Parts: sequence; structure tokens; C-alpha cells
Amino acid sequence: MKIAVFTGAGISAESGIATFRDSNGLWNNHRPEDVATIDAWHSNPELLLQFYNERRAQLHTVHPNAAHFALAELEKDHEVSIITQNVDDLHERAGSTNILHLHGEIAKMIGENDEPSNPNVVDYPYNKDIKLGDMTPAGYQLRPKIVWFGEMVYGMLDAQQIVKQADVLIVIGTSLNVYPAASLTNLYATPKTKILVNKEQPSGMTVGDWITLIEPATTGVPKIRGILNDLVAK
Ligand code: BV8
Repeated sequence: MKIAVFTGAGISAESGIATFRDSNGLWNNHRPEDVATIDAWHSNPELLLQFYNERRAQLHTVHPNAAHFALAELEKDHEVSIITQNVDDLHERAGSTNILHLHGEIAKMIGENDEPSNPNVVDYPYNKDIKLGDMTPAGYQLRPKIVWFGEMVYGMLDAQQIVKQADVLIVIGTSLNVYPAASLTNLYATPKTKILVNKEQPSGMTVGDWITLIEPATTGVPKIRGILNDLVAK
């Protein structure tokens, strides 16, 4: 079956990467939309570079968890496309092969004047900080390949097509606060089967005909293979 998986910060929480809006949220009591914005980049680039240097360095210390690995396993029996809001590389490191990062990737850099639709992407080592004055070969200031609030999201049209053409939509670890990403869960031509795995039911989400697993991703996601096998057996 064609499976679209839509993930958020909750799938990486048990790997030790803080989420955005839980009580111990990543943003030190700042609203994400106040910290990670294109205006913050223009007004205080050094602060934002440091914020992402620290988060990129953390990738050294974290590892994929059972939820990431369970999704990679699904590829043995199904055509799986992962659409993630996360900027970490844990889906890649777990072995998933078809991943769309709507909000960018923290281990990649672009030039600040690059065209958003066609950035010159530079892979960057986790432990190499980006400083003001670090430039691309074309002479533009390097910045993380991250979609800040107020910037266009990567690959939204592709993501919509993936969901529309899927037999199953699986949503994992997201509060569905951020748009346009969150709109993927209520596309008019939604898949036949929809599964939610989340520590709590996202506020404002009507779960009507969804299969809901309200539990941690590391216990919920490994159950999905059995649920899909039962679907196929029917
Ligand atoms: C755009 C990169 C236009 C940064 C991110 C007013 C109303 C509605 C929308 C708007 C508005 N005003 C402005 C907007 C648009 C705005 C927006 O949505 N704002 C919201 C906050 C109000 N969106 C934008 O600006 C977007 N761009 O619209 O551009 C445009 C168009 C054309 C041309 C130019 C411009 C850009 C949005 C992208 C912002 N960047 N990330 C970074 O990561 O450093 S968003 C950020 O939030 C992360 O990507 C994160 O993934 C994402 C969503 O958060 P979640 O992943 O859901 O994480 P959260 O902590 O919220 O929730 C975690 C969930 O997991 C919880 O439910 C929790 O219960 C659960 N959980 C926790 N632990 C576990 C668990 N579940 C299972 N197991 C566990 N162990």
C-alpha cells in the first residue's frame, strides 16, 4: 500500500530532542514564531546562528528511536513517503529512504541570498559552527537550511500530492499548530485509512474516523505494521 507519514517534533522527543510546545519546550519560554523568524535573522543573525549551532551540535549525541526504526521497517512491505516538519536527520539515520523536510534540515546550509526554491545546499558537519562572515563560494553569508516563520515551506505541493495519492495517512508527534504543514491532515481527498500516534490528541483535531494511538511514539509506531497487516488481510 502507498503510505504517507507526517511527523513532527514528538517522534524525536524520546531520542532526547526537545519538542517546541511541550512544557519543557525547546524555545526556553519563547514562542517559536518569535524566535525562528526571518525578521530575527535580519535583526540578530548571530543569536540565530548560535541557536542553530547548538541544536546542530546536539545531533552528535542523539540517535533514532524505536519509532524511527519502525517506520524504516514499513518500507519492506509498503511504499512509504515520509513528510516531516523536523529538521533533524533521525529518519535518515534510521534507514528511511523517501523523506521530504517541509521545514528544512539543520545539518545543511544555504547562502542567505539563495533563491528559496533553488538554494545552493551545502552539507555541514554537526560540530562545525557557522559564524557571521562564513560565506558561500558566491560570497553570500551561510545560514541554516531552515524554514523560518514567514518563509516559504519546501515542497508543499509535492507533500499534498503524496497525501492525496496515499492509501494510508499516518500522523505522528505533532501539535498541528504550524501551517501550511498542518493542513495536510485534512486534505479533501484524504486517504481511506488515517492513523494518529501522539502523546495526546492535538487540540482542534476532530478524530472522527481516525485510528488513534494516544501514547508515546516508541510504543505506538511499532504497532502500525500489525494494523496495516490486518487491513491488507481484510
Ligand atoms: C509561511 C523550523 C508564507 C525552525 C519551523 C496565524 C494563524 C495560522 C498560521 C499563521 C498565523 N500567522 C502566521 C502563520 C503562518 C505560520 C504559522 O503557522 N504560525 C503558527 C505558529 C501560528 N507559518 C509560517 O510562517 C510558515 N511559512 O506561512 O510562509 C509564505 C508563503 C510564500 C512566500 C513567503 C512566505 C513557515 C512555518 C515553518 C516554521 N519553521 N521549524 C526550527 O525547527 O528550528 S516550525 C516548528 O514547528 C518545527 O518545524 C516543528 O516541527 C513545527 C511544528 O511543531 P510540532 O512538530 O507539532 O511540535 P510541537 O512541540 O508543537 O508538538 C509536539 C507534539 O508531539 C505534541 O502534540 C506532543 O503532545 C507530542 N509528543 C511529545 N512527545 C511525544 C509526543 N507524541 C508521541 N510521543 C512522544 N514521546
